Amino acid sequence: MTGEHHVSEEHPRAESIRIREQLTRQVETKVLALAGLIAHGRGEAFDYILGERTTLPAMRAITAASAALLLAEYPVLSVNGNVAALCPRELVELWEATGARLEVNLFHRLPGREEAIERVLKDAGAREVLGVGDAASASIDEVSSDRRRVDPRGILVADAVFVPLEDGDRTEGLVRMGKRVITIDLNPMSRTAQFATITIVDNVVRAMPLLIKEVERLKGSSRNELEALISGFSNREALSEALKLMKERLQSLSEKGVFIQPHG
Ligand code: PTJ
Repeated sequence: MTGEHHVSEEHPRAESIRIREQLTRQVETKVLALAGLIAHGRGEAFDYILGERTTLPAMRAITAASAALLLAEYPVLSVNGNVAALCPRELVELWEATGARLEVNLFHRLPGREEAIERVLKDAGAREVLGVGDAASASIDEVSSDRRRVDPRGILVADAVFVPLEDGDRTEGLVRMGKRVITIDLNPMSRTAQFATITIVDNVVRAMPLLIKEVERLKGSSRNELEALISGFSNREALSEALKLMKERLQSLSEKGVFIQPHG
């Protein structure tokens, strides 16, 4: 059951419905965990409040994240079911732009899922995908879920790990191990958002292309310039600003008595 509706482009929520259909299809291929649909729904709710746009604080976080990926000696892009389903091509483009290795790392390590995600990434152009099957032979004591299983050539030795749509447990563990953790999470109150070194409060489908573009723009910068971009960034401030923007938007909508978004 794909739940495919071929919604008309004129539908006010066409893009949102198209993404939902894309995700539903990926449950059947095992790329997406069922819980991934619930996680997406939570993300959608925050995106609605945010106004479904990339904000200025998110753009500042994208700049700091680009600098961190370019500065890292050994960056790794951690891929779960939701990200593989939503933006496989962008993950491959980010690998090409930064040289960071791609590693599958799942909360729900069910039979066949790692291989299904590897296939999606390879179809999108990836040459190497770490963390599949027995390759995830190392274990991180700091993490208690299945996410503790990592590839000794990847996350275990990485100095910077990109973990879009993550759960708090592992983010905290990776930070405790001394790694720089970069995430994309629409919920500024999530444990991941709070624990990460750099949190981009934005939808992964909007943030990924911007992140790739920013990496390309900053590529010629010196190490000092990149370091300055990171030290000038405060995750705490960025999260406060995101929450403030949500609060202001809700306040303005409630004062106007307008509850329908222009496009929704
Ligand atoms: O594929 P697996 O097995 O590794 O599982 C992946 C999920 C996402 C199911 C798992 O990591 C999980 O349960 O995550 P959580 O704890 O639900 O956290 C996901 C976070 O991502 C939540 O804070 C959501 O608000 C946020 N989120 C959901 N969709 C998006 C998003 N953030 C950015 N862009 C989205 N499209």
